[in-house]
Amino acid sequence: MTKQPENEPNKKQQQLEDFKVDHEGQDLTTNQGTKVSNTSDSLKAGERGPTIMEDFHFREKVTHFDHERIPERVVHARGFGVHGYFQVYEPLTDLTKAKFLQDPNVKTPVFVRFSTVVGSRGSADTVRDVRGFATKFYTEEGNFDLVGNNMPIFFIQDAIKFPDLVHAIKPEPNNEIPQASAAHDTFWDWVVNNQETAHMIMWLLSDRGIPRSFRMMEGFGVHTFRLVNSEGKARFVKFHWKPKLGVHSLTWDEAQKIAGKDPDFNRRDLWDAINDGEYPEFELGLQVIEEEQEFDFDFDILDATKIWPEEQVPVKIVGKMTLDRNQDNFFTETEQAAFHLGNVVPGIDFTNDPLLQGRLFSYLDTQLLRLGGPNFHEIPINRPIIQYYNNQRDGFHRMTIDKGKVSYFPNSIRQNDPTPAPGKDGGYEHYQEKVDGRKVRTRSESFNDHFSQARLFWNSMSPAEKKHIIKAFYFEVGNVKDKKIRQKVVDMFNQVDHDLAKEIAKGIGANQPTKKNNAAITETSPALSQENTNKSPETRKVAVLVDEGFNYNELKQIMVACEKQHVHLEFISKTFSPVNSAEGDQIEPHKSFANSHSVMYDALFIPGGQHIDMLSGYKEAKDFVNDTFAHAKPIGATNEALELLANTLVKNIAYTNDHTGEVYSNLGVVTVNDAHDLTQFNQAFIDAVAQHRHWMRENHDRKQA
Ligand code: HDE
Repeated sequence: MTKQPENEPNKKQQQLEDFKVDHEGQDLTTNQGTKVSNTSDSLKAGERGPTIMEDFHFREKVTHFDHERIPERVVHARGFGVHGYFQVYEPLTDLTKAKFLQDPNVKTPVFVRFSTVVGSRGSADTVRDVRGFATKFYTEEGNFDLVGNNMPIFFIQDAIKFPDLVHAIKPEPNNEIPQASAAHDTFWDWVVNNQETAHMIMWLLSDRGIPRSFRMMEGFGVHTFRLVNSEGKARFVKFHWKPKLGVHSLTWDEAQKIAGKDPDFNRRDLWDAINDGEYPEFELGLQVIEEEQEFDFDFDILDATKIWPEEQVPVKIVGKMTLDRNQDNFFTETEQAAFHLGNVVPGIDFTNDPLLQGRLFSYLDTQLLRLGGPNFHEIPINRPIIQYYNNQRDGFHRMTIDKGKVSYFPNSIRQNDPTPAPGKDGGYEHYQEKVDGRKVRTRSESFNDHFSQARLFWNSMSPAEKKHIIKAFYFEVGNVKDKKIRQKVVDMFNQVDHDLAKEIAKGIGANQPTKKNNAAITETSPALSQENTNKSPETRKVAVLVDEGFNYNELKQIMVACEKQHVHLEFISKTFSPVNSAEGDQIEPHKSFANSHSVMYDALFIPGGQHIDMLSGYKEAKDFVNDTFAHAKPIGATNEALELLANTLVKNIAYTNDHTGEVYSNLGVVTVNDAHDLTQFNQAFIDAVAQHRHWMRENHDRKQA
């Protein structure tokens, strides 16, 4: 992870500066600029008399307040935006004429909005859901929006089904229950009646549905797009974002607890990382298929319920996005950002994917209501960094003052200006794909295989990932009241994998499925498993339990070791009062037990010292250890701290208690007894932190502590 303050002028940031207002040191005024003498008492006829109409300040203040809200997005309502820049690693001239993909020295400003899909604006971050990953590139040729998700496929193949999908997955309309994640009866009813959802359901119920951080998830353009070079040669392409920190998730139990303890968990994580200068980085990857190879695959490359397995079509890494700046104002930036798949630049083009085609209509349309008219492109966050020129005029909230009397084309008064530019001068020319067909409301037969890739996904999961998927079925389908629907789910997923269906049936009280021939897929795609992701300790958060009499020498050593590897420690104690070590050094806790919980951390460390006597008496300390253990996260304990582990779930696995000073590391529990120099221990602990989870431990979490 690079720490590089952005010194070069960023054109989007410069543009935004013109709209920013700093209120510090200013007198209060009305929106007309008139200074206000009192904003706490309305104008009344007598001290105890009625408020009078004349009070223009009261009316303006309250009217504005009354109109503060705009409709939330119909999907992806809860989101969080950050700024950054993108740089290509080497010119992509062969593939595309898009200017921002030519020069490695050019930093293209970006704004990224991460989101959940189903929940409303105030819902929790860590629900099981797809995550939106929408990127606006402010290029010198206009805005390019890559409006993607953290899963590479989608529920449906044709956009006309989207309203049905969203009606089924959002809270049920009679009582608005459940909030934030997929509805139960209506959604699963819809799933079993739309078997093209099978593959996406596997992704949604996998660990990908509960990311640890927006910084630790992949992004995908989902659809097949086209790249076109200056010779007019086109190729099919899929876009990928690969997080430098790897792809990591929460456990379901954590996700649920965090939703209560810290509903802002993912947005806070992103905000803090950027404020701390730990800028999230994502590499841009391209999968490219030559036009001549369009029909070389056993899936249709225009079907958005299919991936292009990375082993078959490798992902070429072509550039990097660095997110280095938090927004100044949530409403004007995150909330007013308007993404649109149709915002493209020359060199990037569309295909006939019917899901993509439908989205091209929806995104512009939805902003008209949400942002109140056709001029939302003038809102600062949406403006391109170059001036736009056309004959579109007027409408609500028009801000541009267009000079002259001409607002039509063609014209002779202004010699046709603004004039359409031919392709050679940078005008966007649609790729001239030959199309010929009858008007039909049918779907291509090549879109009919709904189960092979769902099975490929299942085959590619590690044993722990498979277990998590099964448990997710238990939760989600277990909440469906209608038994017939539950049974249909079992029958549907029997077509993906018989053993999976048998397991689902067991957990949800359905009849066992009869053996059928599953889709004939035996391969795996290792790229699909999070087990094979980048593993790094950087930016992980470790909770450190301390109380009066802790061993400062031990704490100091781990602090130094962790700092070197960008691992963050937070001290947690019974209260916020400063805590003294046995040696007399004092530290200030970052959190007390009352406002922290193990689910907010990636690992736990307990230094030795006399404080263990006290910590052993606190239920909260024991809970910390037990939950960290149950969630398969690393635990480090030194010397006297081992005594605390003896009364917790840790006792279910082997850890050291001998006095040899040897470091012992088992399933992510790292321990040492009788050691003063912790060099070896620290490395073993940080290695365990880099592993993130030690899933084998899930087999031990049931036994009572
Ligand atoms: Fe969207 N989607 N979507 N979607 N979508 C919206 O646009 C839509 C789909 C995605 O941070 C809406 O401005 C249709 C796939 C993201 O502001 C709306 C279909 C993918 C965001 C809309 C899809 C996405 C949206 C709601 C079926 C991944 C949030 C508010 C064809 C590739 C953007 C808005 C942000 C938002 C329509 C399916 C991603 C209604 C009709 C597939 C990341 O226009």
